[in-house]
Amino acid sequence: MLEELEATYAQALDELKDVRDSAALKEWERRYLGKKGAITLAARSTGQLPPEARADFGKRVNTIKNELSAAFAEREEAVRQHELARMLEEGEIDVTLPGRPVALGGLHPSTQTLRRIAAIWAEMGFQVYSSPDVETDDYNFTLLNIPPHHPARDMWDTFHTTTPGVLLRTHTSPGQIRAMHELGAGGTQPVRVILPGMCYRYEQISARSEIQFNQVEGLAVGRNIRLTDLKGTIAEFARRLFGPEKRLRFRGSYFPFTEPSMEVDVDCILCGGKGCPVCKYTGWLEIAGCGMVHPVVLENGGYDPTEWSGFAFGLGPERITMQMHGIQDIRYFWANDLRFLEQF
Ligand code: FA5
Repeated sequence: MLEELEATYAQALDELKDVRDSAALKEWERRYLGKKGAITLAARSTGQLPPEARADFGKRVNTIKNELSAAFAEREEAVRQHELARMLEEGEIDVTLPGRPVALGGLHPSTQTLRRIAAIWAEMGFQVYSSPDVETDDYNFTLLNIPPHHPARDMWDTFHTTTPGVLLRTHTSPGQIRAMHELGAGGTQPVRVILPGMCYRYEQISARSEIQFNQVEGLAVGRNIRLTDLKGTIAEFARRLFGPEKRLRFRGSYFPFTEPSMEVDVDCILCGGKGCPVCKYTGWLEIAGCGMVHPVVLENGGYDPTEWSGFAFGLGPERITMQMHGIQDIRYFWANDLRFLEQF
């Protein structure tokens, strides 16, 4: 029986050398070390030997069993490594494949319009001038010929801060005074600027009005600037922005800081002039307020109004963007909905 055991042991080692995958490994384990495996059965048959041979045989079976188990474990590890290497090789990365595109952010539609507007005004000789979002009551109102308690203050529903006299600008017009002070050199130099920026109003949100929106203020101060210059300049800007087909309308209006004052409308492309909530069913959409700079404002900016004159305007880029892209509701602009933003 011992010879038979030694032969099985030799055979088992021999066969293990050829085992190349986990299936063959399992089969080998079943055949030799499993419940009905050759070595297990040999161990069980010890009792059938004559008593004096049992001890040696038993010892030998145990040694063989331990050695085969160790050899099996070693082989198992080798097979595992081999299979892993093969898997990696089969799933090899093809470096010649094109990469996956990375999602790029885009510019907000208002930013795109602001840049376009600034580029057109730059072509027409207007430089960009920045002024603060947080303003004083003086700049936002008083210096613009709207003294405290003047009823025209109701035209701008204002967000006040907890500091008296400090507010969020309701329009970009306070920048007119700042630009005249800084660039006018005490009322001796002409000024031609645009002032883009965010404005804030405590007002009813609707399809056409938000509590936060951009404006692009424009200011030209010089000698002999007239109303016809204002109309011609605005018309030229609209032609460059919308194309020559767009219809434009100047409507008499009132602003305390301009005299005379006008509002500029374009025919509403959203409804083709038929009337919709965005154009308040008029077929026209207001895109700007404008006028000749009021003498009091010129004086507050350091100019002598008997020698100097100027025009000013305030454009609404969101309303303009709505016109250019057929956007039905201004509330989309700050709703942070990617389904909207990704279309631009
Ligand atoms: C003004 O704010 C004046 N400062 C404009 C001005 C400047 C007049 C210089 C004369 C000289 P108004 O409140 O109309 O005017 O606003 C100007 C433009 O801003 C409007 O035509 C509109 O396009 C835009 N706008 C006003 N309120 C809102 C709002 N709530 N949401 C979106 N756009 C608005």
